[in-house]
Amino acid sequence: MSKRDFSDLTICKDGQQMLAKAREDGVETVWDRKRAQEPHCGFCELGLSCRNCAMGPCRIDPFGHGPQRGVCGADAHVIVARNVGRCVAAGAAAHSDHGRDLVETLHAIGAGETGDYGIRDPEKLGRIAEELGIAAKGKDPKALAQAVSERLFEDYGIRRESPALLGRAPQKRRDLWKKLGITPRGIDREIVEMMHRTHMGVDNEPVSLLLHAARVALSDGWAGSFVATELSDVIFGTPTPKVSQVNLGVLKEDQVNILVHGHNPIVSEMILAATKDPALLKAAKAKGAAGINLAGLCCTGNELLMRQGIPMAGNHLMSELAIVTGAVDLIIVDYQCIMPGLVTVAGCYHTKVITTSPKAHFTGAEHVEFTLQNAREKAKQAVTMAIEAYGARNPARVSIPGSPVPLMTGFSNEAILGALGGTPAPLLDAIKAGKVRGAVGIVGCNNPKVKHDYANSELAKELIKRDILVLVTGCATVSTGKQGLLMPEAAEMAGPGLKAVCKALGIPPVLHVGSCVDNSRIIHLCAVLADALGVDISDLPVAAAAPEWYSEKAVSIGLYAVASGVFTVLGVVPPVLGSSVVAGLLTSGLEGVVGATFAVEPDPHKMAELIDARIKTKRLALGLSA
Ligand code: CUV
Ligand code: SF4
Repeated sequence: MSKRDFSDLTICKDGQQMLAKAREDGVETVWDRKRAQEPHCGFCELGLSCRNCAMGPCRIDPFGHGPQRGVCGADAHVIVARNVGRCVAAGAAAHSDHGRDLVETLHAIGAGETGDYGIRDPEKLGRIAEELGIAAKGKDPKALAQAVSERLFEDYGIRRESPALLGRAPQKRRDLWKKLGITPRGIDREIVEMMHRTHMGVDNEPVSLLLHAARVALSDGWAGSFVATELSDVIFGTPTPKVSQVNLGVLKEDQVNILVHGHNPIVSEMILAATKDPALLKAAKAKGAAGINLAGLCCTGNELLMRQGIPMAGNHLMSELAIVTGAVDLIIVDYQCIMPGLVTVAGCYHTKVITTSPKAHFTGAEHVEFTLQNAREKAKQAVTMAIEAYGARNPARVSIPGSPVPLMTGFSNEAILGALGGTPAPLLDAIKAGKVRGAVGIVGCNNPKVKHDYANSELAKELIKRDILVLVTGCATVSTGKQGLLMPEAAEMAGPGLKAVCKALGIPPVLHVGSCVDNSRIIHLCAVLADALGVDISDLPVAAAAPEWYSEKAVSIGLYAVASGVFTVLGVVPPVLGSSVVAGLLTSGLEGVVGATFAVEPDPHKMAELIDARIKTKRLALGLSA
């Protein structure tokens, strides 16, 4: 492949440069491995294969020439629906188990079982406590931490009518869920029930399976992810607007470079603290380094970026290429979206890979297990290992591309509403006046099946041109940030209405609101706007898009968005086309049930048109100008 061809794989200059270097260095990347897998299995792409039992594996012939039923008798619709169900269960499990780790952390803080973590936003803890019916006034934050965490633990297993924070959804929406029988009861319960239902011989009706998938997804969006976001704010601080930087240029040739990768701030926040330790800084200097430089990848990077302004080196598909710079001394991971291939790439350089979670061991990586009791000490140990590795760095193999791009971050709902004077009224006025025609969340992920960062950033550009405010989370943050869209200056690229609003407030037209679990911030904001207007979320001129999605988590996010009433466009075709019933339900049938559907459209310009048309319809129905 010539250098020019790399522009077919990624729009990013730093990515293209590192792909060329990977080629020279003989390093295999995710794109090479994807090519080796092609053509992908057609049965699996359509969702028509099943290996849920040992009478199989089975597959249904989409052309009608071969078998139309699995050994058990399941037809295409049942098989596709079951596969969707398990996919959503896995995604919801990932977010919610991450949330559970934060509940455990808060509980340990309350019980005095950890000296390494504390409460940085006691005010928010108090607010959450009051919301849960726990009197907060005058109470010691530790006692509150214990009471709140105990109530949130119950969201996971014990049978409840509904999770603790569900009251945040508009009443109309909650009534609808109740009517449909999809109000989540317990997070673990819904996930377990999905595994049960998809066992051979349980739920064999696609509509029933999909409704339960919606219930599972709602337990993610309105409970598991919500808990992860809210407690991370309590423990590590609620984000406020700040400026940082993005792309591989944030790595520093003359410093020890450490990358954090994964999802949970429980680990990355401790690493950040250790990089500031005077003794470790001294040790780094003794090795000839000018300092210790920390940068983020993927969602734990988003967590540090939002709260602490730590720069982002890249997103999902940049994780291997970051190592190819030859300048990364240590990459420390927890869980989710960390390609096993990373260890192989690191093996081609001097880069050390450290795993930290008992849930996530990687062959070839060194395991330094973090607990709530030893985190601070283990973080220091990891940074010491980075300093050691720096000594082994080969300067001749180092090439750090380009210079970093500035980006603004930290737009928690508290920060957004704070900037508006504490109420959503100014935003609603702008929406009513048509200055801001609507809002769209662009969420997550890259996928080597589509050109890296192209659809994520192109969609954002198209939407802001149409006076539609964009909120980004996850890997879409890096895609849009690298294009300069996260700076107030990008208002120049927006339509006249949005431009004026951004200029008046000094904000970018694309707002960074956090990591994947922070999509809960977006649905919460939707609920606040719907309540202020006295309507349901499905009445709002809003939408969501996952242009480059790859993960099971993204499917769960998409489904809870739709089940909450938000029209959602996917850029990569999900494996459902093998069933006309499932595909039909997801892309049109759900409209009459939950007031929103999915659409699939890989072209970001057409995607923008679909979203624009949706927003127009919703605005007109509210009696506003198109
Ligand atoms: Ni959780 S899920 S690729 S890191 S956003 Fe990035 Fe985000 Fe998708 Fe993973
Ligand atoms: Fe085949 Fe049915 Fe077993 Fe699936 S559950 S593998 S379709 S026999």
